[in-house]
Amino acid sequence: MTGACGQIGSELVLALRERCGNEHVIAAGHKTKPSEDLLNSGPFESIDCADSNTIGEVVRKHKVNTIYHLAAMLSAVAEANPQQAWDVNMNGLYNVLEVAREYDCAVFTPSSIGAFGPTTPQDSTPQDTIQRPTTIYGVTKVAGELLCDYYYRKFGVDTRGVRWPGIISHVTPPGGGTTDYAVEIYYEAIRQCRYTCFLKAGTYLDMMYMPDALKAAIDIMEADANRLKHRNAFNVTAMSFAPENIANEIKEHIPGFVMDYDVDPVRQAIADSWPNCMDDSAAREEWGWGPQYNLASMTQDMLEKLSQKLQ
Ligand code: AKB
Repeated sequence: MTGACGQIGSELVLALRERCGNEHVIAAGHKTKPSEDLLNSGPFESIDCADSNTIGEVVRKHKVNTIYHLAAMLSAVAEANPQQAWDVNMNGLYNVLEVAREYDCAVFTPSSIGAFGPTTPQDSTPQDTIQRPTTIYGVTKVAGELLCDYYYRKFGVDTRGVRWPGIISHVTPPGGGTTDYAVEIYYEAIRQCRYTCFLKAGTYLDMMYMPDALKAAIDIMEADANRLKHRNAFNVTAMSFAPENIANEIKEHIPGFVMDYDVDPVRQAIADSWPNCMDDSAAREEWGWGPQYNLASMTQDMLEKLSQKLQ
């Protein structure tokens, strides 16, 4: 797994190790220091996705048959450095796909709600619809979806993926996304009983709790290929909410919690160009997708787990 030290990778490695055996899941990171859990539970390798040789060496050494490619830059940091975002998100994916072609590996690559843009229908966003994103992150996500489809059709590489919404977790914080407020808010609610939100009220976005995100990544790779009409960009969602909805849910547990707003125009513009809520019926029909957490159950669990952690 590339990007194994990131927000999702750090938890997906552990979930896969539990499922497949510790020695069978190779965590690969680049610049971020791996956690003790990651290092102590199984093999760790350093991979620079800009260099296909380092990917190929690890694949050969460990006889890898499936690559989870999670190394990527998120939307807000990508917008601050579009050239680097193209390099990391596109050239990294291209190198992984080439190695997968050579060594006959299956590939999971996440796309995102960021693959949509302002001309996409914003409510019940269909699986197959207009994709004209206005961010470099979105451009790399659409191009990545198409490139993965191409490698499947042209070379028979078993590429699969989902369009993840904002992912919320109490383990590793996200870095540089537009949906990060929905993680920060829980930390600040516990630490300070208040939070200043960088998106404005009424900004609805799709979101998902980490256990469901992990389940989506595992289930799509284990799905019966004969049932898949789509492959690389399944809409998946668990809930859609605006900042005031999550604040109200937190107030159910922390009555004194206060939220105000200091809108970041860059991240607001990105959020405004993304769907309010996606239609994920294709994933439900083709591989039985279904989330377990909603806003209420996620909030209860987040506050419980984070309170223990921050103590
Ligand atoms: C981001 O905000 O950039 C990510 C995403 C929705 O892809 N969390």
